Amino acid sequence: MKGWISSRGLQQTPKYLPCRYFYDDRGSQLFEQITDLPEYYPTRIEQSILENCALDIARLTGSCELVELGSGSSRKTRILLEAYDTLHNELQYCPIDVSAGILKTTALDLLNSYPRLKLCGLAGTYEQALAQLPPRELENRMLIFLGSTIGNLNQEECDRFLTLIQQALEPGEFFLLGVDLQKDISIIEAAYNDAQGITAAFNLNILNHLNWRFQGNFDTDQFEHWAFYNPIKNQIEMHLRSLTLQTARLEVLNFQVALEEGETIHTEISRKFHLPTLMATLEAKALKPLQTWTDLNAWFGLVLCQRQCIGAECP
Ligand code: SAH
Ligand code: AVI
Repeated sequence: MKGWISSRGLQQTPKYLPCRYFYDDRGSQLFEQITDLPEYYPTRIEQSILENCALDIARLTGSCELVELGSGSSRKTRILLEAYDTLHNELQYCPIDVSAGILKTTALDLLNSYPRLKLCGLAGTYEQALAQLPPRELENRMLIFLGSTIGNLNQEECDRFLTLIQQALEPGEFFLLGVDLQKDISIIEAAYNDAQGITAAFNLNILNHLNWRFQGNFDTDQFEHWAFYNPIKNQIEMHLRSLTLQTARLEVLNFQVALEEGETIHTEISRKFHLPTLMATLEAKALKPLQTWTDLNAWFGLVLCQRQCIGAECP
């Protein structure tokens, strides 16, 4: 990854960092801990939805290779693999993640669990990986994006991302998307301000990652976690707030950043979606929603889309 990408946000007002920098080995571990927190409902609910609908998904797509963006520990994907295993003979899975450590560990675990699995992991960003997907060998392909990670993209990034998905799929192929839905603000805010402070450690760890990657000297004790719901944008915003007037250097980038006491670095947004609006957005990208599943409270949604033909692609 190029250095200027990370220093650019630190030169803006207000300062920001790309949220993919959360995910070094420690960040991936902390995220896994977050998914087990009592306050962090999205993983548990998405898992329960998948348990109910994985066989339906496998029946709807038929034999299909699974390509997952931001796969992390692939914990929930195992539910899909089990369903395909139950219904079909061939099991093909391509996990993609910017965090190479968790990608490798997960790939080895999966190969142990499913002896018939053909696996091809790609370490890199969504853009890098989608540009170099190996040609498919099975009758169909499904791109998977779980965990509401799409909510970490702002509207413009999301629009570009969905265009990439459209371009990576052939007509008839599938896209499975997990999204966190709008709900009572207190429930959402609690999920990003857990009592054990794991989300705070995850947020602060972005600075440790920069220190490691760019020989930096950020002192995490001089920052605090700050997360709140922005009701206008329907998103959680996570920031790091400087507790003092300070400077930090990133040696490899030959870059120094100064922060006032109270100044913030914006580290993440996590958008919460209105399902009908999202479905219209998907449809406008030639990703036609075939079926959606939610939990009883409609806190989380899973949408299975099929890529439609456009223009000259159509018979
Ligand atoms: N899909 C899993 C993990 C979600 S955490 C789940 O639902 O629980 C988000 C994952 O996306 C992390 O593993 C992180 O390393 C990866 N990630 C974040 N930004 C990325 C990017 N720009 N390109 C590729 N992977 C990314
Ligand atoms: C990966 N992503 C969808 C998580 C989220 O909820 O936005 C990351 C996270 N940030 C704080 N807690 C979890």
